[in-house]
Amino acid sequence: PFEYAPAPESRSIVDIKPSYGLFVNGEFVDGHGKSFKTISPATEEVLAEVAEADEADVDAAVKAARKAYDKVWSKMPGRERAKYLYRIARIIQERSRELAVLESLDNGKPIKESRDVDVPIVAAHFFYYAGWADKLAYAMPHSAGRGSDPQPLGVAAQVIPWNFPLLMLAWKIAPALACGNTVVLKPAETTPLTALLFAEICQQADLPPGVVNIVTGAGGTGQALVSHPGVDKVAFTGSTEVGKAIARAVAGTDKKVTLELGGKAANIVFDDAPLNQAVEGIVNGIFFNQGHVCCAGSRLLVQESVAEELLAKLKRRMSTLRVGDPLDKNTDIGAINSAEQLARIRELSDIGEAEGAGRWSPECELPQHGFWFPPTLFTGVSQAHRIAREEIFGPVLSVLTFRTPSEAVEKANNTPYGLSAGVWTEKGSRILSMANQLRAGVVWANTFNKFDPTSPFGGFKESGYGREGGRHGLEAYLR
Ligand code: TXE
Repeated sequence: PFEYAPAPESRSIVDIKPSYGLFVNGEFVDGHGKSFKTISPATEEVLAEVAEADEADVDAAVKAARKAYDKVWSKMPGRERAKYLYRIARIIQERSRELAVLESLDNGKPIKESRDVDVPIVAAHFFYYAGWADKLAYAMPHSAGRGSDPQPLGVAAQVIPWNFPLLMLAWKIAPALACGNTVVLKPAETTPLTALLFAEICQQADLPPGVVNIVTGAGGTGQALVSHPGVDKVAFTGSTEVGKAIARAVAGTDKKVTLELGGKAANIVFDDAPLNQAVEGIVNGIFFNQGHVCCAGSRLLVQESVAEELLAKLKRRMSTLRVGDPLDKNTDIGAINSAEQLARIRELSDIGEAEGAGRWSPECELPQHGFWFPPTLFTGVSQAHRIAREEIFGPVLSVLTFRTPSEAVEKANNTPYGLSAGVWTEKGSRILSMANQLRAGVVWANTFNKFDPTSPFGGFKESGYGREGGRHGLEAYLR
């Protein structure tokens, strides 16, 4: 173990205030409720004290969003809304370093990911949906045929998780605003800071007050938000358990709901695959963002004839991964987001071992403070093992083998989830045949964890319903 102190030069570019209020009606206001601390998972240092919105605060935010919807935003022509979205996108680009450092501090993810993946895709989402704002009749030609443009839904309640705090915010806010809805968003309790910096960006962009409101807090705040009668649309990304609770909470109301929940994706490697490339895809599939990824390739299905060779290559590659300081540009795996998540990863990994799977991690020193877990591989995993069925949401890969393509399909689909899958093969016909048989919202071929604002994303089965991204993402926010 070693002592880790964040690189001072990067740390100094963000201005973290000692305490934060809520962002309601274009202003930062004190909450009526309690407050909570957000910490850096890499050091356990307290970063800031943040307001915990209670029901009255949520009510004020929903009312502000309603007023902005009725009086300003829903009346504004699409091309005018687009100007604000373009402006926000450009400010995100200008402040990208600050956003990336703050994201890495609050979340624990490596700076090379927040800087080169998260923040650029966040900006791309705002650019992309800005482009749709004046083309909605084209996006939904059936409504244009009736002589009217498609209508926004009203006030959207958006609850997001901690694994991609800014990216999930962009996935939610950009299409909602482009379509003419206003928003009350609740970031996760362990990662509220970049959403609050985004609120500042809304001010900087002169976004009309009330169009975007940010209420911080834990599950209770989220519950108050989604069940508020003034809300027309609920969008949630998070655990399957809470997703189901939200679906029950809004049942019987006219709220439209989209849910993006857990996953247990299969990354399938056939014997004709380019193995070195596949190893890179496997590593990216499960160790990107510490494995805190709903579409993570957490089950490796490898064809028996190449299993030994592939695993040897994979272990060699895993031995080169650097775990540590999220602000160090060379870090591959950062900190686990919270003590709770670390406990869950440890518990399931211990269960994997107890159930008889072979556990392997490269030798790696972990920092003394903070929450860390080494990249971990389980071999000899069978479908009955809990580590083959349950979402671990950490840097833990379960390896299963198969002989025939139909066995691969059967094993890949043998899960309650269906968010994503990966296929590695040189045969184009096999890619198409697998894509048609895999019950997953996204099927990547000879790549993994590739995201683009133009592509719809969402699940089958218990991974949720509705699509985010692309033209499909607009449908969730239009009537
Ligand atoms: O999720 P929660 P947690 C999975 C992953 C992880 C597990 C638990 O397996 O280990 O879920 O994570 C808010 N009404 N995913 O406990 O609780 C909460 O405040 C309304 C997969 O962090 O679902 C936060 O903002 N909102 C997932 C958000 O829901 C409620 C990403 C998500 O937290 C609420 C995260 C309630 N009753 C975890 N209770 C993915 N699909 O990417 C909590 N919240």
